[in-house]
Amino acid sequence: MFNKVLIANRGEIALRVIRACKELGLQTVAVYSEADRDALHVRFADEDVCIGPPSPMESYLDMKKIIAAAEVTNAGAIHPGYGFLAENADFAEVCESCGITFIGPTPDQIRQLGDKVKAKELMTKAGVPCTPGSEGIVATYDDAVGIAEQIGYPVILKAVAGGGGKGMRVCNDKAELERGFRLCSTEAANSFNNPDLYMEKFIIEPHHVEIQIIGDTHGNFYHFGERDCSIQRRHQKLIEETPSPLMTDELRAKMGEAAIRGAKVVNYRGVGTIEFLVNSNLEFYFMEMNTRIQVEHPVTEEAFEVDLIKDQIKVAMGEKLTYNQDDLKHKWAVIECRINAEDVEKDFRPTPGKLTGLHVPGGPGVRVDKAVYTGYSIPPYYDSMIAKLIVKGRDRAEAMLKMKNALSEFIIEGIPTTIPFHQEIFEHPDFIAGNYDIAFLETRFKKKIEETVK
Ligand code: MV4
Repeated sequence: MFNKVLIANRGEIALRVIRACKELGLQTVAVYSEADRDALHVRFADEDVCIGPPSPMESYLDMKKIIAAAEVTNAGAIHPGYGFLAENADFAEVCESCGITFIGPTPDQIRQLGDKVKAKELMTKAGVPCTPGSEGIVATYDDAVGIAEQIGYPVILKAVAGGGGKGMRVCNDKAELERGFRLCSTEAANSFNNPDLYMEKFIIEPHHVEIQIIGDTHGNFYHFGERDCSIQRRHQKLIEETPSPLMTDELRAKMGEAAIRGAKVVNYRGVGTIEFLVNSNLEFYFMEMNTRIQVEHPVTEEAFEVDLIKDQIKVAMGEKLTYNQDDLKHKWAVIECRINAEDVEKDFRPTPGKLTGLHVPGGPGVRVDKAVYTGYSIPPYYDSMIAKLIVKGRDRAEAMLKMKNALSEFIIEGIPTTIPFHQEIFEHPDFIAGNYDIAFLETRFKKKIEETVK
């Protein structure tokens, strides 16, 4: 099949994948930009290839350079990590046509599930609960009013070509819809070169709950419960946890079964995540599917005592998964804090620079996924996440105590990080009570979250 994997990524995920490959007896090739010469993924891979200047467009996003690096090193497979080329169907296709295994779903699966309208259509067909709304594109304002009157206000308009929370507008009544329809369509045309909109009932105060799934090439599909990712700012997650504070065993089984039906409808290959909105009545609605390994995958790995990256690679090698769904149980309550090089007091401005001092927390149930070290300079060209702190406890209370201890032991000198902000969140009574939704940070930390750079 393949015995050498090129990792088309950087940072902690590149290191995470290198470790998994080594455990599977696979050779590893790191690629790096000129800004990443001193990065740990380069140090720990068996081979490395420089693929160009710091700019992602000229390095980690440049398909030609990645393919060329795989060809000169004779790598039989490419692991894309997350971000960069991970959900690029064209890249997966190019890999295939070069005889290189893309460690991920098929190009067709990436393409179909990456199209929000198509994905919703597929999920509806699979019997996955979707938010009531327009069937596909809503062509005119008059159509929009008709549908809104059927499903009831408030509604949300979403740009077909939007993403990451861009191109959305909530409308509370007919007057707002009239204005909103024109504005949203114009904005979509300007931002995404596509004015098309679809409409949904606006779900009030939901949690963002996602289900981790995996499918092999032998028709086996499994789910690994949920991650609650509601603690986010501008669609950037800060904290993820499992179990979700609102979860029941019954709801988990229902959402897990729905996620598997969704994966089966496209005969999904590899690891994937089905995102849902869940309201306080525990009604859940499909949002979108991510066709990659996600940043927060360790939450699930710790809760279920599995290795999702090794499984992902095994599936790509054509191996059969031998789980039994009934044996896949939450063993731990797990929480992850994303530690970013950002100044929370200055509107979360990125703070690249040299780590003059570093102490990493430890002890039972504490995991730190990172690729930084003392003396390392965080380059300014990439995203600001520098570590993931993951703790597990018998229950949420124990996990929270461990997280508080671990945060207080996590010393990063030289640059501001989001650690102090995490410490504040862990003191907030509503967070402690599990009483939160996707608006938690905006509503409870209004000053910090909305304050603009002075
Ligand atoms: C919604 C919604 C409420 N109702 N759809 C934001 C990102 C995009 N993937 C979908 N998003 C939302 N869709 C309906 N019908 C609220 C959001 C939303 C959100 C969702 C998950 C996590 C954070 C969010 C923040 C703002 C809005």
